[in-house]
Amino acid sequence: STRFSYEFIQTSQPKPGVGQVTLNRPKALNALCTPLINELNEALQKYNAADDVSAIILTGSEKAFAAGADIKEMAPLTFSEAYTKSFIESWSLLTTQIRKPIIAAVSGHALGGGCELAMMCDIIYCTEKANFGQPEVKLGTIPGAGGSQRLTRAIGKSRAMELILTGKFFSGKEAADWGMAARVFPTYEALMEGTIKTAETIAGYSKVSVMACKEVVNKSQDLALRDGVEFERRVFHGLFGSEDQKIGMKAFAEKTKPEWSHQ
Ligand code: CO8
Repeated sequence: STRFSYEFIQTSQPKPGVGQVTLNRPKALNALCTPLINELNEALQKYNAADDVSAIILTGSEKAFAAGADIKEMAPLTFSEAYTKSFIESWSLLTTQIRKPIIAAVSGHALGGGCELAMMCDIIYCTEKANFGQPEVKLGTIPGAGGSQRLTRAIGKSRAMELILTGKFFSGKEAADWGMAARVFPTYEALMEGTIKTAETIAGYSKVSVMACKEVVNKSQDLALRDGVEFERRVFHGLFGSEDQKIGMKAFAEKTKPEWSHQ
């Protein structure tokens, strides 16, 4: 269902139900040029629509998840061009249109837009030596793809402020210690193995409940607590209308393995 002729990414299905996008622009350390983002968006939309994909992995190489937005592409941009063409807005498709969970597997550099791309994903896994940072201040600019908002929510204001104002890098181990990454792995191989395992676990559950889990957790980032809890309850109520809720609870009572409806 996915095309094989991408220039800056690769797609694969490492396990049944798991779709993987691998950023593949090695000469520029996966710098996120516009054509790369367009390909990424296309691949993610295909996985979002594919019946045989329930969980998505987004990764780069051992050396670089992504070293940022493409500085060479951005350098000559004028305010008018950026404003009228809504530069960077298309990046957020990942957060607005992709309803299946995305795990970022981060090894090597995840800087600027690369760090922001990882934070747009639903779960971050990384290696101990992964190299995160928001160094935009060094280029005379600021994070532009959500970094100032998502990093602050992920690790707190004081730490985020320090990192964004100094541009200093932080390690995968620190990202995990601070709660930004869910898990940290000693090697690249262990990272990929662990990521695929988690994606496979998620893909083994009911698709409707997995998508609803993602939706309600993400609402917690946008809504006040009372509204968020109410939203969650409505979705929870709605799931009593799904076939999989009946299948899952019946299987529990009968001590059998649920066979999901795949709807
Ligand atoms: N953009 C364009 N090209 C890049 C980028 C980048 N972000 N990062 C690396 N490259 C290129 C280098 O220019 C180099 O190309 P060439 O061989 O043609 O000179 C090649 O990749 C390899 O890089 P290095 O030789 O520098 O490799 P090192 O191992 O010496 O260093 C570093 C690795 C530390 C990652 C270094 O490359 C670096 O500092 N890169 C820039 C990191 C950075 O500042 N990122 C933030 C960019 S700004 C940003 O993301 C703003 C986001 C705003 C919102 C979204 C906007 C689209």
